[in-house]
Amino acid sequence: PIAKATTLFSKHTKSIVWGMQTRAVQGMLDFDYVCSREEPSVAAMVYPFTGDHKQKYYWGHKEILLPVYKNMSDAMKKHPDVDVLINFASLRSAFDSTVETMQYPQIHTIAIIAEGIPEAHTRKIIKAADKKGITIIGPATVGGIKPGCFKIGNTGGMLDNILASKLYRPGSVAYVSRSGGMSNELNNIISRTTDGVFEGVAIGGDRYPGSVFTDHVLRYQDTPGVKMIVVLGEIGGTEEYMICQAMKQGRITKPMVCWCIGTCATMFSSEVQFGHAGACANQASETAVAKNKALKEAGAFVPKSFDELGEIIISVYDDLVARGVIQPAEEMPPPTVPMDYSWARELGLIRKPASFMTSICDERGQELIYAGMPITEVFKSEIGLGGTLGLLWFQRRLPRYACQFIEMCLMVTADHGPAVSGAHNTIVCARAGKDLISCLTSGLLTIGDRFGGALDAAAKQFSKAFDSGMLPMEFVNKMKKDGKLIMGIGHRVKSINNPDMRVQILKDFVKQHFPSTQLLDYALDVEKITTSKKPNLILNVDGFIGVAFVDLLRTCGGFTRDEADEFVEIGALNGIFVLGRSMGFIGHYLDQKRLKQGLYRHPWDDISYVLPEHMSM
Ligand code: Q5B
Repeated sequence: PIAKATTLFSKHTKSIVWGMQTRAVQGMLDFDYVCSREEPSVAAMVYPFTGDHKQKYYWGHKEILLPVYKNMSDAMKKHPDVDVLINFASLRSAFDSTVETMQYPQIHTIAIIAEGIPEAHTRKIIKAADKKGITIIGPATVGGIKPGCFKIGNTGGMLDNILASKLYRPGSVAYVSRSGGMSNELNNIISRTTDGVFEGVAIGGDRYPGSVFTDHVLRYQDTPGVKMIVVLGEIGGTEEYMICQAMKQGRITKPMVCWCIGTCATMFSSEVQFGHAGACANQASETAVAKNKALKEAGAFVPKSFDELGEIIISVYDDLVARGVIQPAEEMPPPTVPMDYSWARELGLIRKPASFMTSICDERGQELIYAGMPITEVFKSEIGLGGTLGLLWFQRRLPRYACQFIEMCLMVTADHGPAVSGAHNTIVCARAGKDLISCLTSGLLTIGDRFGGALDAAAKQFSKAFDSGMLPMEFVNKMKKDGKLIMGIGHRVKSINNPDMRVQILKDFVKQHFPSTQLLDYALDVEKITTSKKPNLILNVDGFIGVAFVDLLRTCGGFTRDEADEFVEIGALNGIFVLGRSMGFIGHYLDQKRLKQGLYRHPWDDISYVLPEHMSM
């Protein structure tokens, strides 16, 4: 077997990350930056599920691109300076990707993050790694960290934690733990009690970790920068006895502070399995109590409980400082890394005016909210389509009769046959092979002053005349004098002799339920005058809905006069026709498709060609 390296990471270590772990990679790059590394520690990513491409990351204030390779071989070939693989593959693919990586002699260290890899697979990995002199960290670990040099994946948490635990520069204390979570606690304790962490590794909680406590403790023993070692073991396994042996044999001479977690297991009458797969004592010697006792007997500094770990670390550290073994270095402030926008916002450190404002709908919470009303309440109170429209268009709960009126408007405007401008357009468009949305919008685009889009203009014209005290006859004469059509008056096929039943249905309802129909009555008086001139100059469906809606807005009690006027001003009423008629246009689209109608071409005999005469020069 080839001897394994004592130094796994330096300021120049380069790694490949297996998996699209963009947050972890950004975390590594931010760490590198605060450590004043000259170059990012991640050279590339490997991800077999996409083609070769580049991913954008921040390097301090700048943006940089890191390559992503589909094949490991390409990544290795392009980055011969890489000697670490951080394997984020899932428990299903971690074995294959690790075995593949071990074929490349440039790789000296592999961190395997996945939890739940079959023990048989891990043992095969360990055997192969031992043969090739590769250090394995994990599986089932967050990894490890070497302040000032290198950080594996998510180790050490977010940048504020890295800064708080001063992990951007080396201290004198190296540690090894099983648990990734507890390694962060050690970063915290060591940074508060000493000059800081030199290196820390979490070997992982599996029964067969790729590297064991002694592998790292012996590396630390042989690393001049490390002045004291902390080991945080746990119940299960006999690894800690190897440390005892190495201490007794004089192989370990640096001060050792050790504690095994899980001493409470002895309080239970039956066997206890803690969170990690390996955290279970199968015999008395594997209990935390027995191992702590043995470590103490071997000469380690062992606290009475985990709570005292910090105190014992201080006393050992202070002694080393007093004896001149450790000379704490002068603190240098790390370079600043800009905080991510989303994080700064979450912390309430920054604010920015929003580019968008909305006041009708909020989908962010657990429940969708329409103008303050949770969707469950919308259904519970059975406000129907009219009530829902009331919430989203007018931001308030409308009285029941108003909701009913809106629904009736949508129903009567839903369709008026294939001959009207909008339906015709939709049909021609459908027969040209276009899709639903194109056909619908082609129909909707015809809605305007002449066809279906006279509601708002009718509401405005009639209100203005009525509010200014004009008599109906004065209004009709003034419009004629000004050469203007009265919006909402007139129909191509309907007349007093062929009344529009849609208008009649609405009129009956409005007369019965609305508190006041002042403007409608005014419009009906105008209709009497216009129909006396020409029988088709009736108050049409657009005109009726327009004026009746003004009565509704002004008198239902839910709106101030200004609010009522504003809704007419901003064009809410044409929306009723647009929404209602969309039902019909979609119906015509589906109908044409169902009837398998071919391309429409207008017949020549229906077009009068009136080109200018041929002109000779
Ligand atoms: N005259 C609707 O015109 C129509 C007059 C008028 C004073 C008027 C026309 C008009 C205002 C806009 C309006 C909505 C174009 C209509 C709808 C939905 C629909 C459609 C459907 C559906 C019809 C003949 C004579 C002329 C004109 C005079 C006409 N309108 N005078 N005020 N408003 N209305 N649009 O039949 O002296 O002979 O020169 O623009 O409200 O779109 O089913 O089809 O559900 O889909 O072509 O119901 O009224 O009449 O233009 O030949 O005029 O009457 O000045 O006088 P016509 P024209 P003169 S509802």
